[in-house]
Amino acid sequence: MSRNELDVLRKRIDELNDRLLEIINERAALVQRIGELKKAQGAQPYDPVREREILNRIKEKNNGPFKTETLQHLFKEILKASLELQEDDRREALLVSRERKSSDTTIEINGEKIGDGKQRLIAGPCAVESYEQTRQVAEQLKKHGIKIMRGGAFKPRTSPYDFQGLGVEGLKILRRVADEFGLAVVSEIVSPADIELAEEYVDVIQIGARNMQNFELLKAAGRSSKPVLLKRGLAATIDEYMKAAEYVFSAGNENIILCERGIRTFERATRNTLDISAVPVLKQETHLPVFVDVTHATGRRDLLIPTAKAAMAVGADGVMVEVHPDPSVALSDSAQQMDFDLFDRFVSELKGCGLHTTV
Ligand SMILES: [Mn+2]
Repeated sequence: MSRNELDVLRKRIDELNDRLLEIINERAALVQRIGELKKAQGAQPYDPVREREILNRIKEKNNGPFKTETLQHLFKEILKASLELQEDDRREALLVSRERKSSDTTIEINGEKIGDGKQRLIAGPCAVESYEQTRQVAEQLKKHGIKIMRGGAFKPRTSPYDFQGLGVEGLKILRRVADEFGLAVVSEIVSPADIELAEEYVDVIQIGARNMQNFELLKAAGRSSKPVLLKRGLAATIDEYMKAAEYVFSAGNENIILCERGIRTFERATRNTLDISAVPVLKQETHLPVFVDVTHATGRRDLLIPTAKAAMAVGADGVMVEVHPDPSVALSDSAQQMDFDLFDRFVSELKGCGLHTTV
């Protein structure tokens, strides 16, 4: 083969590559158009029957020199890339995403605008245990100018033998105390049937980590008029977390606060591993306010101040923390709740980092 002939053949290869490139992209544009039509019809992007037809057609038409299996493999890669193209288009369409709404969502709670750039604290006992215990905590919040109190009435516990919470009685205590001290309350609801009941007593419905993918609960909360604080699941990816928020948003409730609370890893020094980078990722990817629950992320009282500072440094809209009049006898999470002395120090250190309070 002469040097000249090789050059000629290579030139033809280049031309064929150019045509292949053009054809593949022309095909991709058609795939996108089909994706739009399917979306309008509510159909799924992936259709296994159609994919089988395409592969069979390759078998019928193939005259070599490539083996049919080789060609089918190549086409499968094209099909896979095409599907990803359609799914990318769908991802862009998430209502909770920045692409859909570039400005920050703010949520009005008790005269405060969560997500307005000021960094706030939500604090309170792990569980409501009694009127007196809840009242003592509320007094501390009032003293520090904190407007939102947390407190569990329905407690989804790892063991069925652990304290399960006071239920509706707990919600009633929370409401009574909140009204006495001018606070808003956040409390977890675990059953879709209780959402309506909760509206009577709470200002913000919390959906806990273990229920992040309880889709019926998410839909019920989505139909509620109360804002929702949605915690990240203990083994949920950010993509799964955003889709959980999408369940609430697409059902009609746009007032969602996200809350990173640590994820499960191999590490045992802390109860969970605080995924601090999730905060800026969620701030970039969504328009929703993002909080960090440092109590459950660490499970360690001695790490609450440094991790809360870290949360504020990476741009969280607020921090959530547990405080109890006498943590050593608390009915739940006794190892990680703060007593009032530590809480005083916690608040004053965070104020030094820009925490917003009303006093
Ligand atoms: Mn707790």
